[in-house]
Amino acid sequence: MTTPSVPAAAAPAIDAKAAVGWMHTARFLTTAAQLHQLPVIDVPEIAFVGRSNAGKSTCINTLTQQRQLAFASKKPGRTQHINLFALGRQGEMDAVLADLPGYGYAAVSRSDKLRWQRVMLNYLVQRESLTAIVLLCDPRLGLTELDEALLDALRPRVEQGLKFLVLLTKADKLTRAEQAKALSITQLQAGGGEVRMFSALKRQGVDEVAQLLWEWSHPEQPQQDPDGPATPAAEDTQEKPA
Ligand SMILES: Nc1nc2c(ncn2[C@@H]2O[C@H](COP(=O)(O)OP(=O)(O)OP(=O)(O)O)[C@@H](O)[C@H]2O)c(=O)[nH]1
Ligand SMILES: [Mg+2]
Repeated sequence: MTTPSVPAAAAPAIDAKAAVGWMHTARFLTTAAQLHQLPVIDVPEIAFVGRSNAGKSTCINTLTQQRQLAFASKKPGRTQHINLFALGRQGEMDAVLADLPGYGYAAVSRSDKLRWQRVMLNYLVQRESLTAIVLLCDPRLGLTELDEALLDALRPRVEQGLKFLVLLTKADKLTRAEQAKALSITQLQAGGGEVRMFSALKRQGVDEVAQLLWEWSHPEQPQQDPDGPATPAAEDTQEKPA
């Protein structure tokens, strides 16, 4: 007789194709250098954070299948503002992605570093619409002191329900064995957050991340009908003004 020792993972609430289609609706919303310049929004906001050059902007472009939605570059420090992107079908906004400047870039002056640290800390601690964080990390570096400091700063919000995913980027640079090792080490460090591998180059992890972000943005929605998550019928369940 076989008794499974590990419970089966819950089936995703949305199929991969519908989740990826939802990500593809992303469009530029606004850009801001400071927290108070950001619009107040009433839908879940998911921030992409991490060291400079970790691959945040590239990840957003890959997930949304848009080549230049977020500015990506070989040169670290490319993203210098908080850039918001709206998600949602038929012009309706049901979630927002935030691309943040990276930290840990050595060539930035000390005063710029301090200024940005303050902006980011304020954003992470105070932004009301923030419901989830995707912390991008190059697995060849692992979670660094700065990443740990960010996770520490977020701890009180995580205890209040903020979700977080550590995304190990550039998986194409690692062998399968190295990927497995990086995943298990990071899972130990991530203290309750989700951990996944991702490669923009190979499109590895795209479906899973899209599904997770959709679920996080629609916690109230029951299991989607696999035949029609993107159909008007599914969207009719949302409240609309008369
Ligand atoms: N091989 C490989 N390279 C990647 C991947 N993702 C990003 N890169 C490269 O990493 C570099 C940095 O990518 P960005 O997306 O600009 O990184 P960022 O985290 O937004 O950087 P900042 O805006 O400076 O914070 C670019 O040269 C990308 O092409 C990946 O999955 N595989
Ligand atoms: Mg960037």
